[in-house]
Parts: sequence; structure tokens; C-alpha cells
Amino acid sequence: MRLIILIAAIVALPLSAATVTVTNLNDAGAGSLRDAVSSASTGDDIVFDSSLGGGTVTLTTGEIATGAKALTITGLTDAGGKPNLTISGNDASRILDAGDNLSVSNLRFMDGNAGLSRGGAIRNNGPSSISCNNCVFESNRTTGDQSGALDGDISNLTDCSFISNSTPMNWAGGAVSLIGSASSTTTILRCTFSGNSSGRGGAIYVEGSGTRTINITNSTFSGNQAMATASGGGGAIAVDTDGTVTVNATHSTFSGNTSALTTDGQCVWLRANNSIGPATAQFMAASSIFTDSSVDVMFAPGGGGGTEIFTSADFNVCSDAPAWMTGAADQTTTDPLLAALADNGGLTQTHAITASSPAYNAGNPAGSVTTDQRTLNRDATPDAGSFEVQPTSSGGGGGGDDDESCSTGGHQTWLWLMILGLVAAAVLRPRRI
Ligand SMILES: [Ca+2]
Repeated sequence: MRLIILIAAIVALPLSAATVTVTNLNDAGAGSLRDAVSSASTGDDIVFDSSLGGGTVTLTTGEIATGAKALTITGLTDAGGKPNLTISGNDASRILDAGDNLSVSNLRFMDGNAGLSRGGAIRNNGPSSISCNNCVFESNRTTGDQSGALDGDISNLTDCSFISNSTPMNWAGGAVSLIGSASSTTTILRCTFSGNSSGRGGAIYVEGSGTRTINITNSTFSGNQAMATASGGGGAIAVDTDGTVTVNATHSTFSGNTSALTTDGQCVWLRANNSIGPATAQFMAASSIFTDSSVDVMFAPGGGGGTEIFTSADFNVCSDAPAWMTGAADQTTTDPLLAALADNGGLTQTHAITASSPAYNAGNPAGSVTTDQRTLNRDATPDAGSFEVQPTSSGGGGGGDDDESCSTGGHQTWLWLMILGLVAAAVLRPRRI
């Protein structure tokens, strides 16, 4: 009887996910990533042996297709928690083609090249969604289609860096294209997009006919470029929809994004096309920073016939003076005095500010964002943008966190040297005979 119950219990258990471990950096063959994907079943987790930390898998026989398998691929991290395992497309092929749900973490995707197809690093090629956590996408590209790094329905991008990804100037989505007719929500949290370029949407391009919401929080868009010369722009973000697209930017920093067409949105361009019904494209800004060094139009509608609207949820700091940025606490024609993009702690790069910045304590005090892009705490008067100035521990501050920790370390070193000196003096003191 007990045996029957035991067998029944085992049969009733759901099939559990297996873990498949990659044991070498080879392009193919036993122990390779390609072999792990091939042998995995849907729902499996693919991981890398810790001895491969700092290594690069260079694909020399083309992309790796996951087929109709939902997979999780987890790389390795260094002592600072940053991705420490690279997969390179060798500038010869896309890296991953996902036919079902795909979740990737702790990986660097470099030099993917999808050629005349979409998605230089990863393409979502099925009724699936992609999730990326703590990944770096760098120097991926297409040569004749959209989406320099990522393409398709993407559920979340968390702690990711998109650096110098590109498409040619007559395509869209230098780093990411969010595409599809389905209704969906994409969450972009603590990500940095820098130096990406495309025709429209230097960093992000959104299209499709569904109802899509993109929530961008504690993220940075720096030096992205829209290169189109016929129509359309959006150095950071471009939307071109037949449906309803809402982009919400909260506590994010936009700096130095550009468009070749100076009237088509150096930062954001929205087009809503009433081709299949009433369409809406909306960009909402809250507690965010927008700055560039030009006097060109920072935000522009595309004139698609639908509703194209920019709205302020207040507490923004903008170097320009958009007509729609009229919140009581919005600061327009105001230079936020950003420092250059740098590693200021956390997993992604940020533009630091100091207490001298107009963005200091200028965010929404009733907002719900309790940490900054570095996951450091925000205080009761949060700063606008993705970076929160931190309290200095020993007074006399004004310097950054790094300065503070350096000087504290220095004090400790001098204290120990003084103690050592006193001990040595006591031991070596000449004694009276
Ligand atoms: Ca503050």
C-alpha cells in the first residue's frame, strides 16, 4: 500500500527543470554552449562552470537557435557582481535566436551581427518573451534591418548596459526594438543605453498595433543617436505605432541624445498612425532629467494622424523648454550640471550630480522609487534623475562617494602607521645599562 502511495506521489510530481552545465568555451562539441542548448529540454537551466569566468565563447559556426524550448541561460559574475562571461558573434552572426521564452543573466553579448535580419545579439523569433538581467550588450549590429542588439517582445531589462549597438541609418532601434501586435508591458529598470545609433530610435524603437506600456525607471540614456535624414528621429526613443503605446520615464536621466533631423526629436519622437483605427503614442516624464547641448527640438510628434502626446508628471529638470512641461515643480531651461557618464557604483554607469545641481532634492517627495540606479537609498527629498546624492559620513563633504571612501581608508592607514611607529619606538628604545 505504501509503495503504491509513493509511486502515485512520484508520478504526480511535475517534471522539474534540469541544470545543464557548460564546461568549455568551444564553439561546438561536448561541453560547449551550443551542445548544452541542443541537449536541453524546455524549462531547463543552462549554467557555466565557474572555471570559465572571464572567458569568451566565440561563435564560429553561426548563431545558436533555442528552437521551441523555453530556456534560462545564466553566466558568471566577477567580484563586483558584473557579468564575467562573454558570448561573441564574432561580427559574423547573430548570437541567440529564441523560439520560445528566454531568460539570460550575468552575460556579455558582444559583436553579434544579424546582417540583413533583425536582432544583432538576440532575436525573439516566436510567441515568446525575453527577459535580461545583469547583461551587457556591446557592439552588436545589423547591416540591413532593425534592432541592433535585441528584437521582439521583451518583458524586462534589469541592470543591463547597451553600449555602441547599431543599425544602418535607414533602419530603427539601435539597441532594442519592441515589436509585436500583442498587448504587453516591458519593464526597464536600472539600465544604461550609451552610444547606440540607428535611423530612428537611437536606443529604443517601439512599433506594433497592440496596447504596449514601457515603464522606464532609474535608467540612463546617454549619447544615443538617430541618423535618419528623411523623416523621424528620437535619439533616445522613437515610437511608431498603429495601436496604443505609452512610455513612462520615471527617475531617469537623458543626456546628449541627438537626431540628425533637428526638428524631429533629439530625445523622443512619437508617431501614431490611424491606419487601422485610432492610435495613440504617449511619453510621460516624472522626476527625470533631460539635457543636451543644442537648441534643437528635444521632443517631437511625428504627425501620423493619431494622438501624439507628451505629458509631465512633474518634478523634471530640462535644459530645454518643452511647451508641455508645465508641472509646478518642473524646472525648464535649466542645466542639471551632470558629470560625465562613469562607473559611480552599481552595475551600470550613471551621470552623477552634486548638491550644486538643480536636480538635487528636486524629485517627487511623494514618489514610490526608494533607491537610485545604483540601488543606493533615496532620501525624503529625492533627487531628479537616476542618481541620488548620498550623505557624507564624516562631514566636510561635497566630494563623491569614492572620494569619501578613499579619504576614510587613508585615515585608517595613517592611524595604523602611527600605532606601529609607537610600538616600534617602545621596543627599540635604548636601555640604560
Ligand atoms: Ca535627495
